[in-house]
Amino acid sequence: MRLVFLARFFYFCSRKSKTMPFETILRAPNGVDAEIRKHRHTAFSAGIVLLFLISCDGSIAGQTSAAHAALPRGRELTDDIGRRVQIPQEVDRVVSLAPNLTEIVFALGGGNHLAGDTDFCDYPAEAAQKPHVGGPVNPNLEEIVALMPDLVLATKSINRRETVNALDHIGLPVYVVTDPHSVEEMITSVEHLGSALGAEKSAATLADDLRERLAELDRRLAGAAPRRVLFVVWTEPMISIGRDTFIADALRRAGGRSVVETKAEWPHVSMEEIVRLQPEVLVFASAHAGDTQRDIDALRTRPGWRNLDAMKHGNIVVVSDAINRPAPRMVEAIERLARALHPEAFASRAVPSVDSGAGFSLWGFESARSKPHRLKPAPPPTADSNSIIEEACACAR
Ligand code: B12
Repeated sequence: MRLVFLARFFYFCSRKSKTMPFETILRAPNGVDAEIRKHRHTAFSAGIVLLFLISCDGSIAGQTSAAHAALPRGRELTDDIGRRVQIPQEVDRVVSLAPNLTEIVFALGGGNHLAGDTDFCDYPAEAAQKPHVGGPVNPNLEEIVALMPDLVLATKSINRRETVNALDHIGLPVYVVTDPHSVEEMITSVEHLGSALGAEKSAATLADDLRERLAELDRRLAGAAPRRVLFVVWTEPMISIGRDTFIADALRRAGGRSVVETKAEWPHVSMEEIVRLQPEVLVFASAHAGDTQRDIDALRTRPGWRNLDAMKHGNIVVVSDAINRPAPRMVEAIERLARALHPEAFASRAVPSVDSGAGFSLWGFESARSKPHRLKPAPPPTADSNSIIEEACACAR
C-alpha cells in the first residue's frame, strides 16, 4: 500500500514543476512530447508497481483514495453524467478512450498532452502515433495505468461502464463525456471538456465557429426538400440510426431524413423493411467495418440490396467516418454530406480546399466509380414530407 502511494506521489511530484496548462502549451508546443517521453519510463515503472500491488491486494480502491488525500490538492469536477472527479489543478497527461474524444483534445490544442489513445484514433495523424491502449470497447487496463494519466477520458457513446468502474477501482480519475444525441450536444461536450482540461477559451472559440457554420448551412438549405436517406451503420446485421441520435440530427442538418423512424438508437432493421421503405439515397460512413467500398461492391448483388432503387440508380454517398464521431470535424462531414445531397444549393461555391479527411464520395452503382454521379434535384416538399414512414409507405405501394 505504501508503495502505491509512493509510486504515485513520486510521479506527481516529479512532473509537478513542469506541468503547463493546455492553453499555455498552445503557445509553446515544442518540448512537451520530449518531456512526456522522458517521463514515460518512470511512468511505466510506476504503473508496473501499481499493477503488481493491484494483483496482490483486492482492496486497492480504498488505498488509492487514501493516497489521493495525501497528494497535492487539485480540482473537483462533475463530469457529464454527474460523477465527481478529482483531478490535478493543471492536467498534464490525458488518456483518451475514444476517437471522438481524441479529436476534441486535439481540436482544443491539447494534443501534446495526450499520453495515449485507442487503436482507432487516427485523426489527426499525430493521434495515430500515440501509444495505444486497445479498442474503445476493450481497452487494456494495464496499458492505461502504465501511461500514468492524471485524467482518463471516456464516453458513454462507445466505452463500457465496466471499463469506467475498473478505472475507478484502480483510483484513476475518469471524466465521462455523455453520449451526445444531437450536433448541438456534441458542441456542448466540447465546451465541457474545454473546462475540464483548462482550455475554456479555445473551446468557446471553436464552439462559436461550429455554430456559425451550422447556421450558414441552415440558410443555404432553407426550403430544400429533405432527401429520404438510409444511413447504414452496419451491414451484417443491418443496423441503422434511430431518430434521437447525433447522426440522425447530422443528417437533418445536411438536408436529409432517415427513413428509419424509431426510438431505438442503433436499430437492427430487416432488408424487407428497407426494400419497402425504398430510400432515395444510401449513406455509408467510411471505415466503420473496414473497407466500405468493398462492402458496397459485395452488397449490390445481394437479395434485398439489389432491389433498392437507390442501389440501381447509384444514389450512394460515402461520407467520412467523422460523421460517426461526435467531435468538431463532424461539422465538416455534415457540410460535405449536404453538398452531396443538395448540389443545387451549393452551385456557386467550390468544395473547401483544405481537406481534413471529412470528405465524401458519390458514385453511380452501374457506372465507373471514377465518374461521380450527381443526384437529381430533390422534389418539392409535399404536405406529408415530415412523416417519413407515411411517405415511404406511399412510395412502396
Ligand atoms: C452501433 C455502433 C456504433 C454507433 C454507436 C456506438 C455505440 N454506442 O455502441 C456509432 C455509429 C456512433 C459507432 C461509432 C464508432 N464505432 Co462502432 N459499432 C457499432 C456496432 C455496429 C454495434 C454496437 C451496438 O450495438 N451498440 C449499441 C449498444 C451496445 O450500445 P449503447 O446502446 O450505446 O449502450 C452502451 C452505452 O450506453 C454504454 N453505457 C451505458 N451506461 C454507461 C455508463 C458509463 C459510465 C459508460 C462509460 C458507458 C455506459 O454501455 C452500453 C453497452 O456498451 C458495433 C459492431 C457490432 N456489430 O457490435 C461497432 C463497434 C462497437 N464500433 C467500433 C468502432 C471502431 C467505431 C468507430 C471508432 C468507427 C470510426 N472509424 O470512427 C466509431 C467511434 C465513435 C466515437 N465515439 O469516437 C468497433 C469497436 C472496436 C473496439 N474493439 O473497440 C465495433 C465493435 C465494430 C468493429 N468490429 O470494428 N459505432
